[in-house]
Amino acid sequence: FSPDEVTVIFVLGGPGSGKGTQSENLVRDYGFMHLSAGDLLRVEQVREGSEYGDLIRNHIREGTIVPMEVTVVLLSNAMSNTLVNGTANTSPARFLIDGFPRKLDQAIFFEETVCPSRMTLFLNCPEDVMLARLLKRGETSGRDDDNIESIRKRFRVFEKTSMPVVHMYEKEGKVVRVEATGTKEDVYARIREGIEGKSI
Ligand code: UP5
Ligand code: MG
Repeated sequence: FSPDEVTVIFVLGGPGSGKGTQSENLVRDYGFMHLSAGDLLRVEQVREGSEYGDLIRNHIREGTIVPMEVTVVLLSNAMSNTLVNGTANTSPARFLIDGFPRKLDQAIFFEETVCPSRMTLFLNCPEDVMLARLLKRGETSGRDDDNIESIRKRFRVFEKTSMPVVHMYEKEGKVVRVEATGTKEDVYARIREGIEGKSI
């Protein structure tokens, strides 16, 4: 895609930092299309005829990262469908990509083969806060990875493998960093303040 056609903003942050929650707010107020890489993988995991079901299930439970070939195809197909079906609310279409890229090579591959990103919104949140949120959600979510063992593994992978992506974009001056503690409303107010004046 060319940047004339699409604007891509990544939403990054640890497990339970509020990526999904805050993306919904931005969709409502700014007409973004929201693509959660994790949600796309969970749909693909149970899709009849998918050859990746077991692979995705194992990675999600272990908190490890699914090979990017799988994820990038799901993301770029979802973007194409939006453009082909004309369901974008804005022109150029604006996409919030939540939970991707999770590794440096994924960031580079996506920008080279799909489209460059405009900005990254990074939700910074301490682990104890994220842990409490995820355990609470785990009471009802049915997510295979909302249990203490998987959560610990997700935290470790995030710190070791995904934070370098945030640091790379920070060096390029492309990150809006927001403290993701407090209520959902508090966090969203900080996000609005952070993106105000950015051309998105
Ligand atoms: N909540 C949110 N904000 C709150 C607040 N301010 N105060 C109180 N509660 C708050 O929020 C989590 C919970 O907290 C919810 O119950 C919410 O109501 C509450 P949510 O908005 O869902 O947070 P989010 O950051 O989206 O958390 P999520 O668990 O989705 O993050 P993960 O990054 O762990 O999950 P994701 O779905 O992105 O990935 C899951 C797995 O898929 C990965 O571990 C990996 O195995 C795989 N994956 C890949 O391999 N590649 C990818 O590109 C993407 C995923
Ligand atoms: Mg999420």
